[in-house]
Amino acid sequence: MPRAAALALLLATATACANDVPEANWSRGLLPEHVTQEGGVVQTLWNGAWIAALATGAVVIVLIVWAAIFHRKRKTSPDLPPQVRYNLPIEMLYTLIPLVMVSVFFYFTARDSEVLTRVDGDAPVKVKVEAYQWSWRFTTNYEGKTLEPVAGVPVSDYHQGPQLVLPVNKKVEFDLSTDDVIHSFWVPDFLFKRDIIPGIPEDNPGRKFQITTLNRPGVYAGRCAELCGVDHSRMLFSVKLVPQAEFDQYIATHQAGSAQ
Ligand SMILES: [Cu+2]
Repeated sequence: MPRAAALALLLATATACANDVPEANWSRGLLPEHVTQEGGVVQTLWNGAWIAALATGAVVIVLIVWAAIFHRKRKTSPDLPPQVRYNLPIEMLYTLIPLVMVSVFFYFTARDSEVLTRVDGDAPVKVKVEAYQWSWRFTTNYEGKTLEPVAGVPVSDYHQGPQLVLPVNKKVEFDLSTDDVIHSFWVPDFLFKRDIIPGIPEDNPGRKFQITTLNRPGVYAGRCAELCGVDHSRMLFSVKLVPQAEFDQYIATHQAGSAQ
């Protein structure tokens, strides 16, 4: 089948693309390996939620099988089994257990959301992210120096896409804005995404988030994760994590002339 062969070839060549989404791994619960400290928080919460869900599922399946085997209708038994309405202990049990489970989930989710959305304003790297149909403009500020913006040209350069260069082991603050429609800033290896909604004032904390990069130099794919128009799927970018020395060099050669 020539069509199948062509498809196989397409898949084989497509996997070599630098802007590919990362490989998911079973040992990490199908999440990509994270490149930020915050990603570690997400991974732990994700693992815990799966363990809790699987344990709950196991208990439920055991109860179903037990009921099906030991409490099935027998030929000699009457039409209705003994009725257990208004059994206070049982009703307390199936009210309290879900309440406890939801509270535990809520506690860990609230605790981690607080960490993931905290912005303390002292990040040495600040990136202004402007999303538009269908690309991105990144303007980086590092210790008071503003760099030339990096901007993508919609559709025509989507294979490459704009690239944001960031140092490893550094706190980075993002400020997200757009003038047209809702977009969503997503770097799968950050294990984080945030919607970008037009008309949100600059002092609204929902526009900002911060990460601390880990020592994992490399190029990581970025995506728009909100259907934002006909070329949404081509709204690609990448984040390049580089060692500090390389970042200093990048700053020296890309500083905006008029911004000083
Ligand atoms: Cu978009």
